[in-house]
Amino acid sequence: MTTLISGGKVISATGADLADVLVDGEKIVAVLQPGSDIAKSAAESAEIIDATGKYVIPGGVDVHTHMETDVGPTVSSDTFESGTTAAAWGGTTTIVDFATQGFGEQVRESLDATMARAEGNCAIDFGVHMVIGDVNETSLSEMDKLVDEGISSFKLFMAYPGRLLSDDRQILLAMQQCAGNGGMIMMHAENGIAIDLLAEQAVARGETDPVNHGYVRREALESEATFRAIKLAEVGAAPLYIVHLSSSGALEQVSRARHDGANVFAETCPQYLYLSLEDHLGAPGFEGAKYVCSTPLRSKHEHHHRDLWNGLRTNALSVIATDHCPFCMNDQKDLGVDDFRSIPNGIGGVEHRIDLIYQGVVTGEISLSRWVELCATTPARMFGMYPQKGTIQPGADADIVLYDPNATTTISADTHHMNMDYSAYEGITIDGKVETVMSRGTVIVSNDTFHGSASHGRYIRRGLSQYLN
Ligand code: DUC
Ligand code: ZN
Ligand code: ZN
Repeated sequence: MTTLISGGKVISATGADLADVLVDGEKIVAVLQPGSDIAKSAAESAEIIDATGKYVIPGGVDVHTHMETDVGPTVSSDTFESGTTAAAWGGTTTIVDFATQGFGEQVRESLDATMARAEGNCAIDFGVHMVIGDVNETSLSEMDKLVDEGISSFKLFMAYPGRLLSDDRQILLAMQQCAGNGGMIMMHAENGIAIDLLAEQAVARGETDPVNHGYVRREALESEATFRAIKLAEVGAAPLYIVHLSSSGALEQVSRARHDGANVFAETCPQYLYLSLEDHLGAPGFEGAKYVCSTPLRSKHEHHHRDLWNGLRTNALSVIATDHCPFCMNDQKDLGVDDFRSIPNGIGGVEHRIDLIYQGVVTGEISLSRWVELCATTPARMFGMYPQKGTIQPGADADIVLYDPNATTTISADTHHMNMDYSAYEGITIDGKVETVMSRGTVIVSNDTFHGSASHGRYIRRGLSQYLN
């Protein structure tokens, strides 16, 4: 069964060309010049998808999601099924989620539990990173085995003392392990010990509203932790990937390290480009709880948004992920109605990443190619899935999105597919629309209808990062 996606403009990380894409089974088999003899003869026997006037882009790769993740008092509200279905609606065809070893837990058991939840329940393909929340002899040796099993990246936390935090000794040990096994360290870079003290002091003063989450998670404590992580990675000789980078100061640290030639990378997320401490986290009443995430939203008066866009343009920031970690207001976010420390941390956004970052193309912040590179190609390369994922080329999985630049998308909790009772972007109408989504050769979204199934998505055994010097 062959399909010819015909007449569209194929966007890659390096350019944009009118081209026809031939799909056979689950794979892309050719990218053809329109009107060429070979394209004409392919058209005779293939099913045709007319992409005239559309961008044809590789399916999005979101390397930072948290589906049905236990965060203590509650569980993130998207299951693997609902979250990956929402991702598909938004043009994302691969996610990499997290298995979490908390303090005192076994890596293997935590991983098995996550795999049991994910396998057979994903509408799109998925990979897994491992959170190491208790670096010890056993977890260090498990890391080597995991790399061989396709889990080649390990998230550590410099925040959340007593639950997930690794101290500098543990961080260095894990980095040394990755120097040996080729894995990538992903870092939540915030000084959690200092943050917890400030939070305690704020609550003692009666400052319990959601906005205080942003006040106590000071930018300086993200910059300091980012700097420390970079220096430890230099000593440990491991590659380092900073997750959910939110501020100018942290960006400066990453930029400087990259300028010096270090294998230091960073992602940011749409919420740090569009939302702010004042307008969102500081919304009246308890509304701000919708925007409680860590790292936090930053002040709109301090140029963070502008600097992050600059970072995306200059490759100081290499990846856009969502950190999709959804919670409902009702029964979840409202756990912290009297104390911002009890508001579950996270914003759901897996469905809107491609659309939201496309706005950077519309406003001239980034090029079409950079959009594709940030949302698909680099994340696939960074985490060892390229060229199976993140590119339209012969041999790649036929994960393809037809994007209509002339249509618009309105974002609302009434119409989104994430299991959330609010949207962080409620009511906005933006340019562009995901029109058709193909995952491994199967059309799973078209004509505003989902045709996929939760048994379609497969586990991806990832290789080592292909983005290193
Ligand atoms: N870090 C994440 O990556 N996601 C949710 C909360 C957090 O602290
Ligand atoms: Zn984190
Ligand atoms: Zn996260």
